[in-house]
Amino acid sequence: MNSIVEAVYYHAQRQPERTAIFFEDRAINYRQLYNDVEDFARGLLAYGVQSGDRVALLLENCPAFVVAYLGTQLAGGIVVLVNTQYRQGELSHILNDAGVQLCVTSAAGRESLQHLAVPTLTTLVIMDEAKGPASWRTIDLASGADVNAANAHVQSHTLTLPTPEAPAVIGYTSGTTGRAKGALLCQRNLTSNIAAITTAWRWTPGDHLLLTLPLFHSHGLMVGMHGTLFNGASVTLRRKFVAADILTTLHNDPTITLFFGVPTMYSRLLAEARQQGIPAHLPRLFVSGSAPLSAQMFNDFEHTFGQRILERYGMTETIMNLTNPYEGERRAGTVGGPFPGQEARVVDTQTRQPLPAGESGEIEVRGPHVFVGYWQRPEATAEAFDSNGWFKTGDLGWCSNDGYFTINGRARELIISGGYNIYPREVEDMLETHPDIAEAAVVGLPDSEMGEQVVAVVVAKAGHRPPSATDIIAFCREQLASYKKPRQVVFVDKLPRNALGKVQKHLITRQLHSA
Ligand code: MLC
Ligand code: AMP
Repeated sequence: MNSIVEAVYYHAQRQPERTAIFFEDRAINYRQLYNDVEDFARGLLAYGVQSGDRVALLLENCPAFVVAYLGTQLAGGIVVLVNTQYRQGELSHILNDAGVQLCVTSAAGRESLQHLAVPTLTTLVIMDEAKGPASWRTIDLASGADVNAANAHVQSHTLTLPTPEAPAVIGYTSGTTGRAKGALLCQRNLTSNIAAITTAWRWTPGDHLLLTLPLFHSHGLMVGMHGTLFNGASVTLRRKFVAADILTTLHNDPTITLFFGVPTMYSRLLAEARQQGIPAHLPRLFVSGSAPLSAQMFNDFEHTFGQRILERYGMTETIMNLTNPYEGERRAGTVGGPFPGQEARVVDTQTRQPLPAGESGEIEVRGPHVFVGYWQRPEATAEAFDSNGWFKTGDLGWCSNDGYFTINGRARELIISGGYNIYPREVEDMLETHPDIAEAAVVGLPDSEMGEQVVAVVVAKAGHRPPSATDIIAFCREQLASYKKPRQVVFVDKLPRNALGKVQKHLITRQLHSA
């Protein structure tokens, strides 16, 4: 299979009646899904989308997301994934950086795009969810013309399935600079990784996944949705995660065999199960990732649900890297070993030489799943790889004698809250634009529900009325995706700096811990 869309084409021929996606009161079978994808692709070609054009998706979880995602790739476009919580600054950066020509969104998304200056963006496609995934209208931004009946004149375009090397999708992720970089993945990256996941987790056409993760990140899309479509299996897709709904759904639907989540979801499922009880039916496999799953949570879950969660480790640039075994020991606090056909090792952060088992360093990975490079950033791409093609993940850890990796830190500054990544520098830069703030440092502190929480340490401007913590949090919430806002604000007279003037975050973190 050379692409995910080819997998859908294949299953539409072999098992057209099989349901691909259950969503609210709809069941979309493989025939319908592939027809909708073709219609959408022809629509894009009719509006002038050319091979390699970037098409952003700004959509919540719904079947239209899947149709637009696959349809864009079938038309030769590159999908740009966008978190729907992003505010103007984040949207503007991503759409401009990727040079997006067309954005597929909803009526709500249209409003957030209204005031953005994106010179390359010519067209908006507004999906009409009420009428089903194949219904949309197109707005030409130059003329303001609203073009209806999109499907009427598009039958003439011939469609070609993507090749393995075809650029498929760009996911935005950040480094220490605070500005997100686009990680470009080609079809081969997507298919090789999902084939490896399929083997490792024994995914079969008979599987049925309950999916509540957002589709705009790799966990929901490139593991959950790709795995389903690649295997000709089924997914029940939810708009969002609600713990009570998950337990009720599992209780009522014995066909569900898989559930994937971030640790925060498992913590909420446990709390809910204490109220509601354990569902009568449980999936054969619970998977956790995107953030560390504590050994305590692993054990509590096993105690309550009678199942050992399978923890795995991935990232936007590589999709899935390491996994605990399906059949062997799922070891708490570890992320297991490489997926089939992929490699991983631990190197010394200074010498970059491989380290023996038991010694901590940076985790590097290599294989067909590793991305093509950062979008239009050859220097950042070159820096991310060594001369033998090993990708430097920026995650620190060690490997046991028997091949289990443990992640124990990060080489880059990063806070992971509820599975979402937050770059302290981005929040600091935003805080420093506040008229009453002289400088700010942002750190992550442990949080029982979210894993980590964002804490801002702030120095008020001399002679200004110091702003309140509530003002500061509201200010960040207006300017940035709301999950990036500080949960706590601590006021100080000055930030601790070393002789070179660099803020000493470890001292701040230590002080906050002991406070
Ligand atoms: C929501 N909020 C968060 C938050 N999620 N705050 C901090 N951290 C988070 N993760 C805030 C919102 O901004 C909002 O604030 C308030 O909580 C309620 O919003 P909500 O949307 O109702 O929240 P909820 O549905 O409870 O979300 C919790 C969650 C969600 C755990 C379900 O965060 C989630 O879906 N996380 C998964 C993220 C994910 O898919 N990561 C994978 C990345 S890929 P306010 O102020 O507006 O009220 C990757 C690679 C890999 O990492 O290995 O998988
Ligand atoms: P992203 O770049 O948004 O895809 O986030 C990827 C990052 O999430 C990785 O680099 C890790 O730091 C973190 N991550 C993913 N899975 C795990 C895990 N199981 N345990 C610890 N950290 C994880």
